[in-house]
Amino acid sequence: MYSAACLLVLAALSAHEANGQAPVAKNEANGQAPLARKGKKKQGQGANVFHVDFPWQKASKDSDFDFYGELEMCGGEATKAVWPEYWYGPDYVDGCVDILSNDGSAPDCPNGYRYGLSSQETFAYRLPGDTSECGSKNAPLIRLIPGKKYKIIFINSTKSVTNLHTHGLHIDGNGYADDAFRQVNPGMCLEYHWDILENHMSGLHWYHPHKHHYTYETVKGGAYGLLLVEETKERLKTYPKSVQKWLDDDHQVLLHLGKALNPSPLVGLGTKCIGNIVQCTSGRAENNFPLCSPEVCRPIVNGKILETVTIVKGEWYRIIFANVIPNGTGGDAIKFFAKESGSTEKSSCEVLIAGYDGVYRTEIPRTNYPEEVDYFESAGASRLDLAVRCTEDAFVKAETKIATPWDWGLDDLDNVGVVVNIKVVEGMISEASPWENEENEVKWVPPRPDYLQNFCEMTPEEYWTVFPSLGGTGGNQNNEFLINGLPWNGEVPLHTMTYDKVQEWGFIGTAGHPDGHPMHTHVWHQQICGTGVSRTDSCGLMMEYGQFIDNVKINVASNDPCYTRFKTVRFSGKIILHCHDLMHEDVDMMGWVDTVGGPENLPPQPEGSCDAMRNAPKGKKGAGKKPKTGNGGKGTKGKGKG
Ligand SMILES: [Cu+2]
Repeated sequence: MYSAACLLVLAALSAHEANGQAPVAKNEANGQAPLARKGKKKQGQGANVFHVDFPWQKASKDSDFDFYGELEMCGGEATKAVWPEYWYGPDYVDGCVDILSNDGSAPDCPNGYRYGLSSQETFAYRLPGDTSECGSKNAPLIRLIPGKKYKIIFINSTKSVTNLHTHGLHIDGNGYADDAFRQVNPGMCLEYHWDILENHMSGLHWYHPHKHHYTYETVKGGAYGLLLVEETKERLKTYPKSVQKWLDDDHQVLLHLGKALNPSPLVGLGTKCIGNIVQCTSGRAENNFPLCSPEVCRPIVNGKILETVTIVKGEWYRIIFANVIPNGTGGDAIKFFAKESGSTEKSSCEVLIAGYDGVYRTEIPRTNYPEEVDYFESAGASRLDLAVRCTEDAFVKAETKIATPWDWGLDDLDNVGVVVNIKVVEGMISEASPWENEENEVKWVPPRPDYLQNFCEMTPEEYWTVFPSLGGTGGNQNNEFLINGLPWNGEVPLHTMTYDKVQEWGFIGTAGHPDGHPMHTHVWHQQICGTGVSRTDSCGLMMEYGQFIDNVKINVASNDPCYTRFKTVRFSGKIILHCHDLMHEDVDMMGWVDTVGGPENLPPQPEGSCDAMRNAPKGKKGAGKKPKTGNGGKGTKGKGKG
């Protein structure tokens, strides 16, 4: 047991740093009443009550790693997504039209609606040895500490080929790291090395499968989890006292938003299937359409229909939303209300933005809101970092921004369900605050690492235009999913950059349905540096000028392009970019960019037997010998095609 004074310090550190041991799962995090952390007297609750920590093991002193662990992905057999068969099914008849859009002038498509070959398989992450039903628990929360090296053995116990992507993490896109060209077959293992930079910014990211043609199937099946890069104690010490307290575990609430797309043992939704099509037990389509596609099911949070967050009246908390929308480019919104339904009354909460996509805002908190207060937009793979203080109970709703035939839209106050109940209780107010000095309105200015400098004020050295689009003529069945006119090609990069140069990319066509495709780029976050209308404009509500994001979505197509900048520091070789409608990605709206002139890279490291990896010395770089050289910094020409 730590002393009370010690606890204040330790609270901000992860268990694996604080005591060098494997942290013990704090409670039954999944789908049950939140409990306080063991041994801590606390008011309100923090991140750990909702997510079980991944149990890192400390590596031996002579190891190349600081920590190691094993993560398993369980699940069934995913259908390979190839256009148009995946969408229309095997019985597709030329000229047929989806039920929803058919005006009677054409035959209905045989499978009624869409996703004709979609499997309704469940996929999930769990710890090896867990014998509970696959998908009946949330994925473990993987905590990472800057400056530490991690080795993870990733076990594929699904019936599908897959891999593991660390969305938002600033690590290498090659070799053993975040290389989505890698793949692992059923029963085999992949070894991942995550070297978290000493200056990696603290923030929330997430992990999910990224195997081409199978990403959508596996993510919609439930395979996604949270990655939290923590503050180091050294860095934390340099922050204002108020901020240190605000950033500690007891003030931090992680909410993983998603959609219940498959019959899920976690939430018990969508349990009725007709052929390949789910009949939702909740959500709009239940009332209007007898058959509905998997995408219609309702929003969920932390794998549940409703999460309850208990906070102390008048105390500042940090609430981070991570949003996972496997399919759909329309965009979501999150809003805080005073009433559960039927009222637009504003909540009592002050809700101020502290960061986007796992990167702190340049100044915290954001106080200038040209848009509606308490209303936040989110792309389907974005994180929203909020400072929240309430005096009365509040209700959070999350839905598509506007109504569609299969979604209610956030304005439908009666039908859109609450995803988060914020329950306010009496208690002691601490010094916790997102402000450096709230009384004098002094904002906190977080330190910025080299890869997150203010590139908007620098002169770009290289330029590129990114333009996702649909090609093909003669109906949806002939759609081609393209970036800069090209479908996915693992052998040829879409673009080549020089190492250590400031890049400017102009994104055209990211406005979301029906005008475009939100684009995610791996490895480097992008700073938003204006639009085609003005070089000092934001690209949208949560695409704020000067801030960093990892998923570009402009508000309206007429403002194109959305200009972003970043610098090709530290990593060379390939980075992948793609539409974050994962189905579009699977059917080839994906490409890669090569970075030359930097450090040498390893080629994509192959799968191996799990036993061989396990039997390698603990914490050592195990199975799969490192080749002596890369390919001269030219990046790794992919072997992972399709
Ligand atoms: Cu798209």
